[in-house]
Amino acid sequence: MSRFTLELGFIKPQYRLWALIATTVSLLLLTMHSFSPMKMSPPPYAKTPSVYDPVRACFVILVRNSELEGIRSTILQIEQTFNSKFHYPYVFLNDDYFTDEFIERTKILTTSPVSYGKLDSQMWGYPSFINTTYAAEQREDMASKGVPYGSSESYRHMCRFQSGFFFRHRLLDDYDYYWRLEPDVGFHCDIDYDVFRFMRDNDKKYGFTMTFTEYMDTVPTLWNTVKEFKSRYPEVVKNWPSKKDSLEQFVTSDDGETYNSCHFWSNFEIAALDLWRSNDYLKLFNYLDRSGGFFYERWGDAPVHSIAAAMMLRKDQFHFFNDIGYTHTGYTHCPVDPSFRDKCNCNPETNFDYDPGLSCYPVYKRVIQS
Ligand SMILES: Nc1nc2c(ncn2[C@@H]2O[C@H](COP(=O)(O)OP(=O)(O)OP(=O)(O)O)[C@@H](O)[C@H]2O)c(=O)[nH]1
Ligand SMILES: [Mg+2]
Repeated sequence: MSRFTLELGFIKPQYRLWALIATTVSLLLLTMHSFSPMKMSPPPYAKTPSVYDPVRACFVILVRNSELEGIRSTILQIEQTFNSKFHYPYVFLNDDYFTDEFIERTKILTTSPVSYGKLDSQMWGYPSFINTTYAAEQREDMASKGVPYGSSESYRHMCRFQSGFFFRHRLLDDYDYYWRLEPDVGFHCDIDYDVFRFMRDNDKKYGFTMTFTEYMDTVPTLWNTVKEFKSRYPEVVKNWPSKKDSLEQFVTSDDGETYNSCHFWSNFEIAALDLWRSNDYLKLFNYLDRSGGFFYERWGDAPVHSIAAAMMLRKDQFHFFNDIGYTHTGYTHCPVDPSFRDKCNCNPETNFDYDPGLSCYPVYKRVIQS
């Protein structure tokens, strides 16, 4: 006879059935309570932002008033594929004041918090050490050689801002992670987990979807300037991972002699702000800035970020967001695995990952696996 039947033995026979039912229900409730979701730790990438451990993250968008329709298209897609589930805020930045129309027609697209900021002349302007006459001559020279954006002054301010300043804007002070967005890009796949939580929980610092080769005419002295920095600041370099543990071989194919032009396409970035806010990166950026290459050449933020991250981070701190289908200026990353066909609206045949001569993804894959 079991202990349970023994205990029932003390109860009058006519009440035993009721006692049995009451005991069973109590046991059931007790069991349900101990396994209730409230008591369990949340699933790793829960669909709602965690109230107990939120990730301090935002979208950051540098954009002009004239790009209103393009940025509306981007936001509609990011809301549909990701942010209507996670509600991360948007930070809009501009070298000009945003118009009322821009503000009204962007904030209506989301229920998330939005903020709008204007850049000051330190973040968007010539530093005192730049010879603006020489810079103008260099722009003409590059234009005559047909270098993309070679003649553009604002493009250079943009690249310098994205390289050295966006993460120091006061509207980003409350955040640890960002997702960079641009007007007129495409997002093709449903993202049903919190990418920022993924970054944080896995100690990832830099996430990308596409890699590209750079026009070397835009960065002729960038690599040598980085090399100069490394030899002048050994106390900074000693904080960085070894060549083997870093991603350095992604950006150089001759053991550091020259830049191989590979970079992460920075129009899409999901990354940790502390990477750029670190003293090491700020020292490197200031050194690059003082050399004048943002204005006398046309250094892009993509090669600057990529070279810095490749040297400063461990390989395992990078993440390839294969599951985020993305298009920028006609180039698409479309996940090819059949499991994505129900989640994505892109054609896997358009996938750029292995585009010969243009994509550096094969280089990334080889270095990551080495
Ligand atoms: N406010 C402002 N934003 C700018 C300016 N120039 C570029 N941007 C923004 O900076 C980002 C990068 O500029 P793009 O012109 O797209 O540069 P890109 O991606 O290298 O070039 P494309 O291949 O033409 O797209 C985009 O979000 C632009 O909206 C500018 O002069 N003012
Ligand atoms: Mg662009």
